Amino acid sequence: MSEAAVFVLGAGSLGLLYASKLAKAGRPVTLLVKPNQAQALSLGVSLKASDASLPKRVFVRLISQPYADLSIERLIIATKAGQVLSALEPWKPHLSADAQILMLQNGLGSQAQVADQLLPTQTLLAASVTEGAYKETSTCVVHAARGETLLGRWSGPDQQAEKTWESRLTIAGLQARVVDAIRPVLWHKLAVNAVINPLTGLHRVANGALASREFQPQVQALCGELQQVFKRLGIPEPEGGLLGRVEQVIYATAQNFSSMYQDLQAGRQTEIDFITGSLLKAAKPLKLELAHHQQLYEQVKQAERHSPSV
Ligand code: KPL
Repeated sequence: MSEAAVFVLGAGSLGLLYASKLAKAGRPVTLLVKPNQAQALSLGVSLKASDASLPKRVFVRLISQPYADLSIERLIIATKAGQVLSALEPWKPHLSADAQILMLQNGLGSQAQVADQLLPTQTLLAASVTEGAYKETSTCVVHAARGETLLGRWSGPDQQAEKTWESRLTIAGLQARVVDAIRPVLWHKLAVNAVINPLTGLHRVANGALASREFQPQVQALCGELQQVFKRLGIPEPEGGLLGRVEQVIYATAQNFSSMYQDLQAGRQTEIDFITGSLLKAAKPLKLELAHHQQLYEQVKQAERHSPSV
């Protein structure tokens, strides 16, 4: 039996990376794009293994408008967290009754929004992604640093879905691993993003700058507040502790400019509501005051307001 085609919603860096890797491995892939993206991408997606390598052109099928008998059985949602619902809207009626949907978003909040919209027969998986990728042009993606896709079931009945996505991604050359419980893993990633992203975005520095003495007190205070929330919610800390994990990511991604830095720089809306916003929402009923995170949240919101195109 031939394997179902994979549909990828979102032509950002992760969307192009996953689509081109799957297509290169021989999987039928369809990118669901906005009408204004279709023309450029009709010449294919260029995938670069690193900054210095030559791009490989990969052709993927493109659809910018749903048609009557379109049926989507396997979908990767690769948009920013804040765009998931509006991007999914036109395609939702075309999800098959047993569709498997894999979400790659940072933070928490968008997964529950999508789960609320699905039929009980459709299965939703969430992933925490550490792949380093950026777009060099609107059609060229650079796979700058190899990472991992940790995935697990968020909702729905298909107990085989995690394993099949794991092997699908592994065959495509992406490191993927099923975890028993995806929610703590998403919280760990949220914690890392809640420390690194607002600080680097507001101060316009690369991730590695946070290792300097100047930022140490803030990094520690933010981790301390996160620890209180984890404790009260019963979320185990990652191996090596929360501060240890944040420091490890700061060192491992020292040269990177965080996604929030890039969003603020480009005048785009950030994912602050799904990162720090979700953290503050979780802390409220626990009556925990997270003064440092609250302050960063307000500062990023203000920076967004002052960005010309947000
Ligand atoms: O996930 C990231 C992001 O920028 O959103 C980190 C891990 C901070 C790497 O830059």
